[in-house]
Amino acid sequence: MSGTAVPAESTEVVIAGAGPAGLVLGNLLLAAGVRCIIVERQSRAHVEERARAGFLAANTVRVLTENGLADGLLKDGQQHDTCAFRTDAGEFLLNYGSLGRGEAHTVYPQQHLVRDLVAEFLARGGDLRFETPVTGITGLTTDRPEVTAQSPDGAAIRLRPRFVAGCDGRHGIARTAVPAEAARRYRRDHGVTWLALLAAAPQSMAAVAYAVHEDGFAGHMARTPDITRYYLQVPRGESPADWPDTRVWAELAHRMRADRHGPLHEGPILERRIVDMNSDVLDPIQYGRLFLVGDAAGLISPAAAKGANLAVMAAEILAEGLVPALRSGDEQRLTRYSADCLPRIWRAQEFSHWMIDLLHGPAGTGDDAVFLRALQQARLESLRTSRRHQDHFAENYVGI
Ligand code: RFL
Repeated sequence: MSGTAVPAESTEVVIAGAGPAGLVLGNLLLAAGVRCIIVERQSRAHVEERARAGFLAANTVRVLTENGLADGLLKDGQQHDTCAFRTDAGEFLLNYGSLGRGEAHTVYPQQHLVRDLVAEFLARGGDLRFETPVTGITGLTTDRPEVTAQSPDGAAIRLRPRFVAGCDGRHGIARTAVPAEAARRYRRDHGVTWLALLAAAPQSMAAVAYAVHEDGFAGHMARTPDITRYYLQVPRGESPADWPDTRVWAELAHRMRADRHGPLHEGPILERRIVDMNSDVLDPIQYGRLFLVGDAAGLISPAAAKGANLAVMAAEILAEGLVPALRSGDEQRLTRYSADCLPRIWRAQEFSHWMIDLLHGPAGTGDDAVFLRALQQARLESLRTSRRHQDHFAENYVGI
């Protein structure tokens, strides 16, 4: 256990999961004087080293800044406002920071954000229990639901809060506590698989780069001055072991057309993981006294880098509902939680889905595949030449 423990019996909100969703929510509740506990399955070192997202939207930075949670990202984050598309026809750059609403991304690795949020929560006297998996969530339609968890020494912990926030991600227990008949789950398998790579190498170009290639998509994204994220589309079922460093760099150079646009800065591959592009949305994202936040509420493919940003947005909306509910019994905002979040979640899903279609053409020489690849080229051409299309892209690319 870390921080000053809130006596379990006086806990008002139990937060399952210490990812971006749970930690932003915990910090916002703590600042408003709400007695809450964050219960996390993994160790502190694990969550502080888990590399995932990096592109923070302007609205995410606003939430973090307004709540005194942005010191690290304002100091070390890099501003990014341009992306490049590479095709057989050449390369075009979109300076999205000067398009749409004129917003840029702040690039700050998710694990650094998590580290900052953990430190702040503990500094504010928060109760954060690592290596303490939630094992059960029951009684959600009563005034006092029950959350059970297992402490690191194996002892069972029983908490009886007023509300439960399910911030435990896509494989968490919270979404399984919603009975099947109480929510509809909309799912889509986009049929695309990425090999997500982290290279110990500086970025190879100033912009995010999306390479559309007949052998599959390749992507390049900055993280820190020494670490760069790359993506390679690979056949479904492939294993990371099929991709030794030499094969990775040869394929990236081929798809990024390094012979035409300049070589990539190579370095050891630190992490390679297979990501099947799936999305799902639960509706509603509330059941009784349980509120789902972030990936627990809906999974979004990483094609448009929206997941962590949606998590922060929903955490803010939930905090704004929980505080009046607990302080004055005013549950108006809280009852609108699902209705407030879902339209934004669906807009992000729509843009993410559009990005998947933009970046991946079907392989093969059959009529269908050739037709769909021609549509993909037409979409890219529209994006290259139409200012209105570019404004729409920019607004959705950085916005939530
Ligand atoms: P998290 O971060 O998964 O945190 C959930 C936490 O809950 C814990 N947990 C439990 N704790 C207690 N009891 C249990 N029974 C528990 N079961 C699970 C877990 O250990 C974990 O600590 O969910 P959260 O907070 O909703 O945040 C979501 C984001 O992490 C996710 O959407 C993003 O990482 C997605 N994503 C990206 N999002 C962006 O906005 N921008 C990006 O550039 C971006 N790039 C990415 C990504 C995701 C990726 N992967 C790995 C799919 C790149 C990749 C490769």
